[in-house]
Amino acid sequence: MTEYRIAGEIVAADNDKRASALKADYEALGVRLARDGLDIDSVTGKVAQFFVAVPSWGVGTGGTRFARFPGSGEPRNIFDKLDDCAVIQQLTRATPTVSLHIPWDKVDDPRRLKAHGDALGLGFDAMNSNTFSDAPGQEKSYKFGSLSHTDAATRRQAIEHNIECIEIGRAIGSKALTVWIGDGSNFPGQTSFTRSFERYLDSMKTIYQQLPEDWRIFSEHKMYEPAFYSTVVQDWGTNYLIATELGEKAFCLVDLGHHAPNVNIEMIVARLIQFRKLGGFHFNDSKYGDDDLDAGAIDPHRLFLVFNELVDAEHRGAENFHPAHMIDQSHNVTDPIESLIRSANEIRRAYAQALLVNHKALEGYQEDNDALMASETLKAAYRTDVDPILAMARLQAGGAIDPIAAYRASGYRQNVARERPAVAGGSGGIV
Ligand SMILES: [Mn+2]
Repeated sequence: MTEYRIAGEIVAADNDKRASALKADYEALGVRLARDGLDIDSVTGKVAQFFVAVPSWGVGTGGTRFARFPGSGEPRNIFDKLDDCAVIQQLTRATPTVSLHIPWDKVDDPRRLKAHGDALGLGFDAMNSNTFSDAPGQEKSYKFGSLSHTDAATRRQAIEHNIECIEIGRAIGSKALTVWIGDGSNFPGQTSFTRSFERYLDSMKTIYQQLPEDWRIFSEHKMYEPAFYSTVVQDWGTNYLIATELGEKAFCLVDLGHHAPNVNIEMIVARLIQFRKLGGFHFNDSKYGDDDLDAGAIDPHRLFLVFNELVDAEHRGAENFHPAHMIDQSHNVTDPIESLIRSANEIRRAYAQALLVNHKALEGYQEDNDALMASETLKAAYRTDVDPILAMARLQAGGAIDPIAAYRASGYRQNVARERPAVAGGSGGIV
């Protein structure tokens, strides 16, 4: 029996207020989609089966390198974080798993994490290692790198940390490890591009050998920051080389914020699918760089175009195509729970819109070089307001028609603020 952190009656009362309007809107949209030969209930059924993992670090208030402004009732530890993640799942029914960050979420016995997750009805998605900052008491510093460090003992420490993440993950039912490193350089000449990448590959091969049979390892590229001149894993090309060098359990993870502005990310996604190396996503949005804003907040059209490639791959039955979906955001000025609720919904929105694309017509226009109608075919799907589908998927799964309204009505944040004294630090941050 799942323990809910928000009383079921509160959600039911809010749903009652909105149920008749939703029914009318859903029927009207159903009639409209039927004219195009689409069955709304089958679209809703697919949306209801689409899930995205919430990052444990996302429920704490984030910050910038300038300042962090703590919110009220911030989670004090991983158990509080799991409680907050459970609220997001209770209301959206789109986020049944949590992605942990070690050492931030480390506890004495990982079975306690599993037990708390089980009680809340939450599972665990990919594990995230951290060799981009120094943990308290750590022997070797990562100031000048980790897996690619010039010093063998520092590399060994970083490798062992990743192996420990795998061990914790095994204890809680995770099946993947995501590796993102901050290694790189700030000045031309500071490091050798070639030798640092050789060292990185050697380290990753050692980690890969420790990967359980049914696990996958994801490498995550990022073009800049914290290193500003060069990073060791800077782009999808390097990432593809890594996944290829390591073997069949290695895949590329695409964090939407880790590219130069205006890069055609949906095309990168298509390439990685085509060559069977797309591992998954860190969803977020950005205006200028790795802003880590709420998914779909700045450029929902790009999110749609990414999902168009994913749905296209599903249609074609693309080989080795099992992308992991995770959110990776930093919430500096909003209640993190509200931002994550909204993001989960926006990610599902992009998926639902992509499901409406008429692939047969699109292919025909592409073959005929009818650029305008090909473009219109995508836009017709993107212009469709799929809100009633998203709300119905939540309602039918036991969630909230309007999850942010239900969350606010519950007073959850005020309640936890009384139990959780304000902390100055906290481990919310930018990843
Ligand atoms: Mn990321």
